[in-house]
Amino acid sequence: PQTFYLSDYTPPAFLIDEVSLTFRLAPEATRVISRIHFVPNPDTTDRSFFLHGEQLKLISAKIDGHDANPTLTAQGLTAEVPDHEFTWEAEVEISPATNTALEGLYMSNGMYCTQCEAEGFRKITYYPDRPDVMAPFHVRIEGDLPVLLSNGNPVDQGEGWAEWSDPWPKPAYLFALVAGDLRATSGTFTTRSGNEVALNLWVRPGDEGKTEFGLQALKDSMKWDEDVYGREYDLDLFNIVAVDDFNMGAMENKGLNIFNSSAVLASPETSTDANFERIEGIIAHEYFHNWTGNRITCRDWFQLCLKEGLTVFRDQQFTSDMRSEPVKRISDVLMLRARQFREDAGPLAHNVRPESYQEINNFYTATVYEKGAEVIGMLFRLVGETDYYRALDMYFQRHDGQACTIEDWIAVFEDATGRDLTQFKRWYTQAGTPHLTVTEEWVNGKYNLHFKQETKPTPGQPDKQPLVIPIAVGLLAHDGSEIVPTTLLEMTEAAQTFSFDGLTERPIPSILREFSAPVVLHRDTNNQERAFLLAHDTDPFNKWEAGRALAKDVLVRMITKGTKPDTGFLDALRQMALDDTQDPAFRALAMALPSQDDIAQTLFASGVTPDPMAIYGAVKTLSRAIAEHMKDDLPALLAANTVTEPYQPNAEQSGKRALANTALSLLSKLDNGAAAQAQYDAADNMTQQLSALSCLIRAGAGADALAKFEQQWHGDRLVMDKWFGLQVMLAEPEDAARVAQTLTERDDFDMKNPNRFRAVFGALAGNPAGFHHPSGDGYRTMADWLIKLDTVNPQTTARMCSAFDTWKRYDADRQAMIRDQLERIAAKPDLSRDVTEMVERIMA
Ligand code: BAL
Ligand code: ZN
Repeated sequence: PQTFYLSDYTPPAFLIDEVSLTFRLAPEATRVISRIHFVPNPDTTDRSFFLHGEQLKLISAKIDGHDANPTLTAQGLTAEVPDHEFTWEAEVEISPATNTALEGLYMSNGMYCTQCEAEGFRKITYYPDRPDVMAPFHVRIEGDLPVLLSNGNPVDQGEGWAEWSDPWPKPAYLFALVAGDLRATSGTFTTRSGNEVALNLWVRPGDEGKTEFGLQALKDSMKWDEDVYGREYDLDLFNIVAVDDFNMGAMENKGLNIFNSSAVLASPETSTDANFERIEGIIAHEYFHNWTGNRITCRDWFQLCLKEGLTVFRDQQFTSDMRSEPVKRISDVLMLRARQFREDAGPLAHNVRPESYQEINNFYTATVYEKGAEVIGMLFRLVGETDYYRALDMYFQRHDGQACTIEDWIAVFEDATGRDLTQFKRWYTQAGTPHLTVTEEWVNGKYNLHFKQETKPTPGQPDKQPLVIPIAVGLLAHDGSEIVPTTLLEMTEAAQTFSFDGLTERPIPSILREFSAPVVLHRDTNNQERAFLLAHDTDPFNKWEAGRALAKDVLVRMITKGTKPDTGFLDALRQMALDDTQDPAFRALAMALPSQDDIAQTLFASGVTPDPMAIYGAVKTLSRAIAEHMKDDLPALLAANTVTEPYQPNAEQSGKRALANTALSLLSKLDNGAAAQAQYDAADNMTQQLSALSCLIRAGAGADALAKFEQQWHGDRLVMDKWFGLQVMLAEPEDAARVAQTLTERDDFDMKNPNRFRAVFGALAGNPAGFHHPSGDGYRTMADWLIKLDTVNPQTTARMCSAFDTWKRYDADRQAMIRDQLERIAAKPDLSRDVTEMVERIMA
C-alpha cells in the first residue's frame, strides 16, 4: 500500500465554489448525480485534475457539457480540463445495501446513512476528497422513505423528495445524508443573539423513550459553548440521528450529527450511570466540533489533532462543569494511562501529529485524541485561563472558514501571549511518554526539587529532545497543613532544579498535581508517605494518586515477592472508604484497584516480565483481603449510599451508586452473592441491575440472573451488548475464549454490527488473564474472528488489532504464540489496507 507523508503536502489545483448533488436512492443501485463548479486555485500553478473515487460505477462524466473522457484508476480519475473555471457533471452508481464497511453511503436496518470522515465521500461520488477543499452543498434526495435529511437548512420537500442547502463551506468529510422511517423528539434552543434553532433527535420507531436525555445534553452543550467560549450555533436546525451500525461513537457532520445508537440513546432502565455520562460527553463533543472542526477544519489529515485534541479538551471541560471536576480528571487520567500510555509504550507509538500513514482511519487513536487534549491542557496551564480564552478568540476570528495546521494554532498562542512556543511544539512532533524523575534535597532551610526528564525511543524516533513540562507542585507540613499552595513549575531542560526558600521544616511534596502533564512520575518514596498524602493532600487528584500508588506497590510486591496484602494499605483504604467528608464518587474511585493491564504495564516498565495469571491472582487475593478487612463496615457503607429517591443520572446520585456498588462487590466475596441477588431482584435501573449481575457472575452465582436478564432484554440490542460483554469480561481465564466463541454461535451474534462484535471481542481483550491465557486460546480465537471481520469491516478489524500491541511485554512462549497469530492474519488473502498497516506496525 501507498504511504502518505505530511512533508508531501501540496495545495489543491482547483477549489470549488458550488456543489449540487442528487441522490436517487435504491438499496443496490443508488444513483448519485453531481454538478461541481471548479475554479483554479490562485495559490498554486498546478493545474492537474484528479478526483478521488473508489468502488464507484461511472455512468457519465462531462466537463462544461462535453464528454470528459476521464482515465479511471482504483483510487479515482484524471481528465483534461480547461485552465479556467469549469463545471463537472457526473453520474455514478453505488450499492448501499452491500456496503458492510460502513464507510460512504450504507444501510442499517432499512435506513440509509453516511459516514464520510475521513475518506468515505470518495465512495459516494468522484470528488477532491481532502479537507482543504471546502464548498457550500446543495443536496436533493429522492427516495420512497418518510424522512430525508442532509446538512444545513431544509429548502423544500414533497412526496418522495427533499432538498437541503448548507451555506457554510465544508469539506466533503462533513457531508451527511440520512433516509428512513424515523421518529423525532424535538425541542428548540434560542441562541444568545436570539435565533431560534429547531432541534431534533431522530430514532427508529420503538426508541422514542430513549431520547430525552440526549436532547437535554444538546441544549446544555449549546449553552455552555456560548457561556464559556462565546460560540453560537449558526443554522436554523440541528439534527441528531441514532444509527445501530456505526464504526465510531459519533460524527460531527454539519447540522446533521450521526451517532452510534450506543452513544446517544439512554433511559434509566437500559443505561448505566457511566453510559449517561459518556453520552452527555459525546453529544457535547460532536456539538463543539461545529466550531472546532467544522467552521475551522484541518488542512490535511495529519492535522487531525487540531480538531480532535481541542474538542476532547473542550468536552472534558464541559463534563467537569456539569459534574465533578476532580472525578472527571481522575477518570480521564485513568483512560489516558490505560489507552494512550499503553500505545506510547509499544509498537504503535506515534506523534500527536503523525508524519505518515497508509490508512488514516488507523490514526483515530488515543494519542491523537487524548494526548492531543492533554497538550491543550498544558497550554491552558502554561498561559493561564485569561490568555487561553484570548488566544481562542483570536483563533476563531483569524481562522473562521479555513482549513488549518498545528502551526496556525501555535502561532495564535504565540501572538496572543507573546510566548515563544517553539519548544512546546515538540509535544506534537515527538512520540512517547516522558518519564520524569524527581529527587529532593533539604539544606539549611532550602528545599530543592531536582527533576530529570527522559523519553525512551519510539518507532522511527531514536533520539528525543527535552519537552516543556508544566509541573504543578504543592508542599505539605508533617501536621498535614499546606505550606506552599499549588505552584506551576515550568521545566524546559533535560535536568532542572527548583528551590523553595523560607521553610521551617522539610516538607512533604505533592508533585504533578491535577496531573499537570502527561508523564510518568518516578519518586523514591515509601508507603507511609503515600498514606500521609492519601489522608492529607489538598489536591484531589494527588490524593487519589497516592492511594493508587499504594495499591500498586502492594500488588507489585505480592506478585514479585509473594508477600501478603499489606495491613497498612488495608487500614488506609478503609479509612478513605469510610470518610464521609469525601465525595462518594471520589471514594469509589479511590477504592478501585489498578487494572490488570495497568499492573502489567507497570511491571514491564520496571524490567519485570508480567505474568497475566499472577496478576489476576494477586488482584483477586487483594480484593478478598479488602473485603475481609472491611467486612463489618460493608453493610452500613452499602446502606448509607443506597439511593432511595427516583433515579436521576446526575453526578450526586451516580457517585453514591458507584460507592454502594463498590461495597456490594466486596460484600459478594463474603456472602456468595446474597446481597447482590437481592439488589438484582429489586433493581429498577440498569446501573444497579448490571452491577448486581457482575457481582453474581464473579461470585460464581450468575447463571440464573443471566438467564433472567436475557429473557427481559432480548429485544434491546444495546442492553444485550452488555449481556454479551459481561460474560466474556468476567469469565475465568481458562474459559474466556470458549465463552466468546460460544456466544458467536448464537443467532443474535451479528458480526456486521460493530457494537456486537466489540461487545464480545473487546471484552476478550479486556479480560487480560483470559486473552493471555497460557493455552493461547485467547489469541487464536481473536485472530480467527479478526480474519473473518476483515472481509466485512476493515476499519473495525484494524482498531481491534491493537489487542495484540503489548505482545513484547510478555514471555517468549506468549510472544511466539502472538507472532503466529499476527502472521496468520497477515497471510489472509486480500487483507485490507487498514489491517495490513496495523499488523505490519505491531510486528515491526
Ligand atoms: N470526527 C470523528 C468523530 C469524532 O471525533 O467526533
Ligand atoms: Zn471528535
